[in-house]
Amino acid sequence: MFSLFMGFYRYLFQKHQFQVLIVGLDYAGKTSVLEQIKTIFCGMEPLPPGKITPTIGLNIGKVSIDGANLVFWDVGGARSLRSLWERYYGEAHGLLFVIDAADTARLEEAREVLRQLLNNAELAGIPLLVFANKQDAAGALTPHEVQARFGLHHAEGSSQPQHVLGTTAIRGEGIDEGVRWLAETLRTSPRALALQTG
Ligand code: G3D
Ligand code: MG
Repeated sequence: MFSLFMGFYRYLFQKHQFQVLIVGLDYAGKTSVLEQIKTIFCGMEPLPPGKITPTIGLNIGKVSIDGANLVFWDVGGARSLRSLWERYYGEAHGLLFVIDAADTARLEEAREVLRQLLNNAELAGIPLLVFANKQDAAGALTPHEVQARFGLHHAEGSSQPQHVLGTTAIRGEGIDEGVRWLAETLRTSPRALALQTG
């Protein structure tokens, strides 16, 4: 009873904190996206692109958006590191999947990785933001093309919110809009509310 009361109290009076897992293949631009998020929402200088090295551990960025705290976890995307993602599933309120929209040779691999994520019971109903990144690069698929190729059409009656956006992480384009969508969606997401009060 007491824990129920405390959960309700926290829900009403505390600033919500949401954890967002940034995933996708290596080289998609995940760390560049996180650096831009920190720049846009915390006013921090981004690391110069040459200083962003392949992620082996975990990069964390905490930002405050319209009264909600979002903590972004950027985990390494190399094949050998993907098994570590599972450790974060249970505590993730949202998922940010980054795709290199110009790397058509690896689209199938990215599609399979996303399919496995969405089939994981631990991530059921999780709000999903997809960045079709590298829109500046020659031959990049548009967000609509990515949506079609990945079969990302919000199913009727599905409780999983989805949003696909085109981004150019190295210039910070599209990031702000996507992160605001995520913050807004997390506020009312049944999964996020369950994790907050649970
Ligand atoms: P990752 O964390 O998903 O592995 P990174 O990806 O953020 O490390 O980025 C991988 C490479 O893609 C980097 O190039 C980075 O500058 C580049 N990149 C990220 N976003 C964009 C983008 O929007 N457009 C373009 N053209 N490149 C991008 P390097 O050469 O430093 O390895
Ligand atoms: Mg990285």
